[in-house]
Amino acid sequence: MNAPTAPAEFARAVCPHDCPDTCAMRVTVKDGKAVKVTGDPDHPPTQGVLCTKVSRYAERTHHRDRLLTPLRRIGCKGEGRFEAIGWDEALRYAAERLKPIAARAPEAILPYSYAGTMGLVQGESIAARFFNALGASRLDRTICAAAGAAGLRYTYGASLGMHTEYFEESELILIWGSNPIASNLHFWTRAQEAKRRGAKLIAIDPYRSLTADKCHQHIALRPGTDAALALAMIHVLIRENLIDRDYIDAHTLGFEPLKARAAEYPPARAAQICGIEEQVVVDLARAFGATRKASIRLNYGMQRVRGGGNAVRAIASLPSLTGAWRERSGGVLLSSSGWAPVNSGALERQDLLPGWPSKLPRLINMNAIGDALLHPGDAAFGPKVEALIVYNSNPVAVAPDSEKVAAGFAREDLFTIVLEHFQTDTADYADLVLPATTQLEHLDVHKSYGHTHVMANIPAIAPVGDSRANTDIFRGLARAMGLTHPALFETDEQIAANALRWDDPALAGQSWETLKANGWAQLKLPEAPFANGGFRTPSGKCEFYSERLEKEGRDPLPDYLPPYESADGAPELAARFPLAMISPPARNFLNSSFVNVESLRSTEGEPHVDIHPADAHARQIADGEIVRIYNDRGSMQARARVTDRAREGLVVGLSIWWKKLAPDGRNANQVTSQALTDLGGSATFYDCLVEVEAAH
Ligand SMILES: Nc1nc2c(c(=O)[nH]1)N[C@H]1C(S)=C(S)[C@@H](COP(=O)(O)OP(=O)(O)OC[C@H]3O[C@@H](n4cnc5c(=O)[nH]c(N)nc54)[C@H](O)[C@@H]3O)O[C@H]1N2
Ligand SMILES: Nc1nc2c(c(=O)[nH]1)N[C@H]1C(S)=C(S)[C@@H](COP(=O)(O)OP(=O)(O)OC[C@H]3O[C@@H](n4cnc5c(=O)[nH]c(N)nc54)[C@H](O)[C@@H]3O)O[C@H]1N2
Ligand code: SF4
Ligand SMILES: [Mo]
Repeated sequence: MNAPTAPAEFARAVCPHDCPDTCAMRVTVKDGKAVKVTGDPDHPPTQGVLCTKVSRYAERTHHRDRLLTPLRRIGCKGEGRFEAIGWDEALRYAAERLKPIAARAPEAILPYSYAGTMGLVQGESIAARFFNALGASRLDRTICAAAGAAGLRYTYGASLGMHTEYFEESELILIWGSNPIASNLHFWTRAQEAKRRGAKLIAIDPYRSLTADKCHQHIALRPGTDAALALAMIHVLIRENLIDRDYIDAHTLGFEPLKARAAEYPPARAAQICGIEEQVVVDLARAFGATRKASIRLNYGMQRVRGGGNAVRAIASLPSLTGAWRERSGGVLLSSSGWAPVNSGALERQDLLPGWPSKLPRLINMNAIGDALLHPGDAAFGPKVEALIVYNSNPVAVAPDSEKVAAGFAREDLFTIVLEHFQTDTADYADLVLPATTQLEHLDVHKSYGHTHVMANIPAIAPVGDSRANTDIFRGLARAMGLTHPALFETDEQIAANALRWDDPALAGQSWETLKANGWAQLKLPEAPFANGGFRTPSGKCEFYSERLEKEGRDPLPDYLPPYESADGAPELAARFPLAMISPPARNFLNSSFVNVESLRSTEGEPHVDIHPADAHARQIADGEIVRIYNDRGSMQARARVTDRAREGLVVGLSIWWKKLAPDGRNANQVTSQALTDLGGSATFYDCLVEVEAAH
């Protein structure tokens, strides 16, 4: 470790998880152990509150199953039998296996990582530099948000939106593809405050989630049909002249073509596509057009389908049509991550790539990891993947089309290293498991995608066992491989100090030293970000019509694209597998993290599937019965909950279970597909048809 541990009665930490709230935490340490983790009462977005899961972070950190030493596989792949070895031996073994591959075909080495920690230092700093210096394959990190990010990029120019605190002042809040009670708790507090002040809350979600339950209205549309709803709203707003002509003229591009596109979506057509009442569509548009204090908390749940990017473009157009952006309590928030001046060039050092910047190593989309690992290699694909290094992710549980993913990981000729806290489903397939530190044991810097603070995480305790920070592990791997570039050996403190662009006006008066001392800094930004335009697109306007998309040979206007797997998109498939399945997060898990924390797992109980009474009746499925959920890709079992929380034609399996902690050793990703979204190449977890039957 190269950062001092904090001497005060508590250490300042940051919740590292992939959650928009990015809470500030206080860690109480006793006898070298973290004994309590609480929300920082002084941090405005956190307001002293952590969610149930992360309140258990000390329990997770000192869990008896923490990986404490490097482990080398002695059993079969997937079996999970290992022997403990020392770090020197582990690094020597890794280098011995990786070096010949790096010399012969560096692209045969593939990193696989996501947001196990959102930290800029323990995420893509030394790790990225290591793979760049080797010339390894690049990974397209698209499993979560890429469609939405692309939708925002083409429309606003970047991942920018409203400030979460001003939702309190909204008169109408659409909670769209979002379940904040489970996954964006501190926004929910704001929404409730708005409700107390008289705002109307409307949930747009195929499932009556915990959040939808508590809104004034719930619009349960079919999954993947949001673009049709938004285009029909645009239709009504224009038809009824609920638009702000001055704002449109000054700050938007392509109103006339958008109007023509929306003309194709009268409310009756959208109602039919979405499976809702026509009047609901009309009323929704009228409500949105009735006040400029109309806001949309859009979230990623609605973009995990074929048309996810287009849907985000259509929805992002709404406040630019009504002029809601003129108010600080009007607009859209999908992500605020683009506000933070992150120095990604300094962090990742793409310039270390051989061929930079013109000829780069191949890019592999992480959503197709199953196919990638099973590919024999050819001229188009490039070399077969021979070595895989996984960190900050648990792909055997979380990646789609899991039968293929597991088959890929099971390849005897694949050399796999997994950096982890725990022996996950993925770690079971490793040749070498390397124990990593948790957030309480390492240094980091964070931005947030749900608020506009940047934050510092100071280690509270020494590494547990022989665990090492990701950065330390990659420095060790680089040394063992004989790499010499000085960027590979920077300390965490040096990396952190350069992670942000301190000369950016949003960080005026701040430095790494002040950030460390204070724990966080609020970015200096306008309250109503687009009140006077200022979009970051090439035209500086909100681009309803995108010339960039047109140049790429794609539809320059937002449109509705039926899900790949739907009666509209694939009638024959829908005849065999008539139920749409979604598998959004369970409240007590964070993706697949915390599934192994007993107190949280026992609250979730066991894998369930929610099914509508009519669908259950047609299949003679009783409440509480074990059912089999299947399609051509695979199957899993779960206990049926017969409930109208799921609309007709929909089944819902809250996720993401560790396979080995589920009774049948499987999870929802057995049935999800590797198909990609329209924009951004994102995953399509919620574009998935299945059939369900009683398990005998
Ligand atoms: N407790 C908890 N919190 C989490 C996570 C977790 O696993 N557990 N995961 C974190 C991560 S990585 C992310 S990305 C976010 C995810 O959180 P969100 O961005 O909110 O996304 P999801 O939870 O995937 O889905 C939100 C809601 O969208 C609905 N939905 C599904 N398909 C559609 C659709 O086609 N249209 C519409 N309108 N709605 C749809 C789902 O039923 C769900 O209720 O949460 C983060 N926070
Ligand atoms: N069926 C279905 N599948 C989904 C989703 C869904 O809604 N339904 N959601 C998708 C989404 S939105 C996302 S973002 C992905 C998330 O997928 P992942 O990014 O894989 O997230 P987690 O499952 O939380 O796994 C993160 C792992 O990183 C480890 N980790 C945490 N911190 C560190 C660290 O500092 N060092 C190291 N080495 N390891 C660390 C944790 O122990 C954990 O095992 O899953 C996707 N998969
Ligand atoms: S998971 Fe989200 S709500 Fe929970 S502590 Fe972390 S940032 Fe806060
Ligand atoms: Mo995510």
